[in-house]
Amino acid sequence: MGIKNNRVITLSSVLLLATGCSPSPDVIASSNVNEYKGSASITQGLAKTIEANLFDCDNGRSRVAGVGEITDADGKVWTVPAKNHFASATKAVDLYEQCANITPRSIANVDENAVPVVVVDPDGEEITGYIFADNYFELYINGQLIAVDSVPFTPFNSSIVKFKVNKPYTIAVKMIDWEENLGVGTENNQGSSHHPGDGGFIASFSDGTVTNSNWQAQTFYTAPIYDLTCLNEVDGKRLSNTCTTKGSNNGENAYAAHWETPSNWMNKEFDSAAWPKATLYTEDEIGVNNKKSYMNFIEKFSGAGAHFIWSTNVVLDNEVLLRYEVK
Ligand SMILES: [Ca+2]
Ligand SMILES: [Ca+2]
Ligand SMILES: [Ca+2]
Repeated sequence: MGIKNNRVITLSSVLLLATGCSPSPDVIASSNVNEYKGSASITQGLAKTIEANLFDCDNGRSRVAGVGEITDADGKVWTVPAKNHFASATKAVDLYEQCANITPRSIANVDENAVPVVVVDPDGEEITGYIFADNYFELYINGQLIAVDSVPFTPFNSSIVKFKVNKPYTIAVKMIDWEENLGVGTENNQGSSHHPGDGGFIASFSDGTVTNSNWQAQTFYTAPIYDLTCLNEVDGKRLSNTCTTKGSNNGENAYAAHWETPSNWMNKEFDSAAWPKATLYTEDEIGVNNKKSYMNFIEKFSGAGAHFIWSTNVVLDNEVLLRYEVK
């Protein structure tokens, strides 16, 4: 099937070039995996579903949040969109979560005293955190898992956490921009069966800590990629800025780039010096103006001085690890 498709694709690419048009994203897999020279492991096509759906919405609609596995040319198995602790970990308390009918109009309507405090240091300062994640977060403090997002994909929700810790301390967040088409980083959206959704993370903490460009952000999974020659690496940055982010109805043969996550990446002593600084994104770029889970608590997000952060590509980078040391 692959060879036949590639012939067709090559022919259509030639025709497009001959007519002066640039190839559309529907012209997929136009490069050969053997030509790729970067540090990622490359897979092509859809993953095998190993978990059909992690979440059911009791009150409203949610996108199917599955988990898959896909094998690269070396026989290494990759979990997509990423390994996660959703099924087993403590869920963060919801600020806003419509599936659970938790829909306060503002922070004044939230009982913050009811939020359990996770103890990292018994004699530490008690800190409250306010989090909005597109789509899913796992929050670690000094390597200890504090809580995970209660909704892996959609609808969009927001969360409140409390923990007790001494400074300096290290915040580490695993971010997943979830996907419907496992292995190719896409969802049925905006008129395309393979629309590459976007990510985004914003948080503020009661000790004054906010997400900003002093955080670090590294990508570990980038998809969909239709032309591997658009991937590039400079100064530790895993760049995909020149890769198309257009939707396609034909994305099931797209490539994906995977990098192994270090097992101790969330620990305080992990050396992330080589990781890039986070890239900032505006509320308009993330598209939160119509999301009550964000807007009802905006004073705890941009109103508190926090910025949306991600790696260099908020559309194609789907597993992003964040780190920040609070001095
Ligand atoms: Ca979520
Ligand atoms: Ca994406
Ligand atoms: Ca998303």
